[in-house]
Amino acid sequence: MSDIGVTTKKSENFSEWYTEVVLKSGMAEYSPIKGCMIFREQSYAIWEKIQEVFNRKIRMMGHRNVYFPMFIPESLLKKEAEHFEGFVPEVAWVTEGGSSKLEEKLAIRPTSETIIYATFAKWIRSWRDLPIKINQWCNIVRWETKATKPFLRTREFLWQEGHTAHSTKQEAEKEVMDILNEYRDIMESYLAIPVLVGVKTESEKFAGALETTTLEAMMPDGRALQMGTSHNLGNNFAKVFGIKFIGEDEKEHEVWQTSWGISTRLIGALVMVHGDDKGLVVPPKVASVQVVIIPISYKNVDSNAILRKAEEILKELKANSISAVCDDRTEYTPGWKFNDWELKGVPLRIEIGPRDLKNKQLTVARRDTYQKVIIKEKEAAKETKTLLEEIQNNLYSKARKTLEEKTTLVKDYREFKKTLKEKGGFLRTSWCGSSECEENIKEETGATIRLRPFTKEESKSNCVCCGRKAVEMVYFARSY
Ligand code: 87F
Repeated sequence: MSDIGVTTKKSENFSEWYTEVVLKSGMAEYSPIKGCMIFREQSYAIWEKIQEVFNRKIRMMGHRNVYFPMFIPESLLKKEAEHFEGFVPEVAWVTEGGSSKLEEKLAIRPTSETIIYATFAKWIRSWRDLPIKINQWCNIVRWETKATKPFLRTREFLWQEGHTAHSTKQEAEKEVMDILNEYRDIMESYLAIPVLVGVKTESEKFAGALETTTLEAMMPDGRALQMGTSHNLGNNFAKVFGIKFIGEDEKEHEVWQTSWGISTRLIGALVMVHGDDKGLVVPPKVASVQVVIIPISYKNVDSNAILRKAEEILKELKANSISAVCDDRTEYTPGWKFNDWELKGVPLRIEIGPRDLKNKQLTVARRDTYQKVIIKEKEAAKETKTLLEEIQNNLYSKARKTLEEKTTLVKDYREFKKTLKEKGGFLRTSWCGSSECEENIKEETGATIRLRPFTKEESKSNCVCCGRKAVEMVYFARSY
């Protein structure tokens, strides 16, 4: 096989397959900086789709986009000592400007709570100033020491971070859940990736939060991936930054806050979950090119007529809001083009050859199943729409099935270790609620509690670790 296409099998060496796919499909490129990647056309287009969808959603909920500086003075970052402590080793600093040393060094934002909340303190005086609901799309720098991987762990990445302040606890709680539901919709209905949702344990939550809610997906290699988080910050930051307001009762109160984020990590998840041995498979709802039309003529027979037909179909699809392109390049063979568009993950390919032309039909190939169907030329738009929907649904069901297959109910520690070793995935099991057991399991197996389901699943057995009475069922997994 030529080295243009993917040469590693997904089932044989998952990690190598992943790297090959993201590089060869035109998604990622390595950069001169260790741990920093280039987001190429194929991945940036998906990011823009995610932005489009999420912006629409949060605008509807009343949020507005803003942009804060990427530099955070050291004194400001250190104000929230408790939350900051564990993160110090990951912060990158600017210490010089031009040729002079800065008076105070500046952090390159690892997240923007501190700079945003210092500003909230200036903006908020009375209950009339609330709620504040803002969001920003930006880059983030965290100087990772662990091995990096395109999209999943890089020293610089892109995300959105939402920050809100409310006058009541209830309002903040609702905000956390509303955002979580919109995240879930993006992941499941658009990216076609099913997720488990729930709450982080004390040791896994964001230190600055009262409660961290999370969305977790399962990758084909049996490791979990955190897809997004939505935090209930309570009054924690209000206390540190002095964000107070005079309420309708004319008394002073601290605001209730939330913060939440999703990042370009989602693109990595999409590759892992849907990609195959021929490359990327992009779900139609986030594909910047949904359909590629390839005119096929042999020895120039009918080539003009075929080309005209291809243009006509292209126009027809575009008129019906289907994103299509016609690959009429003459310097490549149809076979080469098939491979190229498959590598890039375009959901549908329409072939138009002499026989199709003669029979007023189109040959359509699905990227997800490689199935080919013949459709009537006249029904191009309608049939294409139906097929795109089917592909979207099929990708989701396949991923859902994998998630279910990779979720195992385990009753004791022996079974826990055996399942983790042989199959990985989510281990649904009983837990006594103690951090000691959680820590012991992590030490011994590398698995952590990914989440506690929202609706407490009562446990009939004892804690998988200590054997004492369990309080609930939780989901463990090794994770990215
Ligand atoms: C790394 C270095 C410094 C995560 C860090 O989850 C600080 C941090 O605060 C840090 N890694 N975090 C937590 C981020 C919390 C929160 N921020 C808004 C989110 C979503 C978006």
